[in-house]
Amino acid sequence: MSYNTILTEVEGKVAIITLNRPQVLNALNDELMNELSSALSGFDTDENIGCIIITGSEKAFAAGADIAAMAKYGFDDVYRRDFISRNWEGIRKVRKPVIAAVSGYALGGGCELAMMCDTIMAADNAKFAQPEIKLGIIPGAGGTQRLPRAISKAKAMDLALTGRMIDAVEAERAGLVARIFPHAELMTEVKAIAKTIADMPLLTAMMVKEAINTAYETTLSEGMHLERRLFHACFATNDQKEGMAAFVEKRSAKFTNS
Ligand code: CO8
Repeated sequence: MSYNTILTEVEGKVAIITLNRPQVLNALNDELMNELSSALSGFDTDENIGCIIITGSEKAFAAGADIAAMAKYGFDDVYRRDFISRNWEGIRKVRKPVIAAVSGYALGGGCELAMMCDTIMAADNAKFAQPEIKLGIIPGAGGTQRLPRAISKAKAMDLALTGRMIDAVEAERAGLVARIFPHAELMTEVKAIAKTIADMPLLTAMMVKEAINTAYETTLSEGMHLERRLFHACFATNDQKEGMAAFVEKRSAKFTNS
């Protein structure tokens, strides 16, 4: 499948989606978001894929929603066609692990897109911000909801009210970013992490993702209940039998994703 605004490639069991509108620092327009949704859902249903990476260029993961496109919109345009929820919500429906590999700018919708992924790995030149307030709008793709859950209310207010940029070190210290790598090594390192994940038993990885994401959607007791049921369900898989037998027999496990 060929796209206009993204590039896709597969290395082993890892799929890599590269946002590709370099002339506008990967600003997120409708076409890009539709293509991203389509590529994600294709890889999600591809049984040969175990982990997906979303990345951008060295200069920009994504500098936000396309301001030139938005500048023309009025309330009627955005409300009537439910601007953004249509082609953004599909991203959260992906059931396999998705890693954001962020180099350069992840601003506004770019930061929100990274937060929709399951974890964020950053290059040392990464910069994150929710600068929407400077344009007279508020974050519209989860920034006011996911940021306080990721980095605390105080820090989320600081970022969304001032629009200031934070670097990779501050983002990692705040908990937004899992790990930082030198920018020249980002993709090598993230591909290695993705391979590690893709080599894990897939059903179990999907259950880990479902359980952790549920922690953001529900009460502690309901989340604990789901975790226990998914934990019990692991014992119905061949990979639980294989993983434990391999440990007892002191050999490497051969998972079959079943
Ligand atoms: N939208 C459209 N074009 C952009 C965007 C953008 N977000 N960001 C950069 N560009 C374009 C520039 O206009 C410029 O184009 P041209 O060469 O034709 O003039 C080109 O990309 C290169 O940019 P700069 O020359 O500005 O590059 P600099 O290195 O000088 O600066 C910055 C880089 C600091 C990233 C600067 O470009 C900038 O501040 N960009 C805007 C950042 C921003 O405000 N982002 C938030 C946008 S609002 C948003 O995301 C709301 C999300 C709502 C939900 C999601 C809906 C899809």
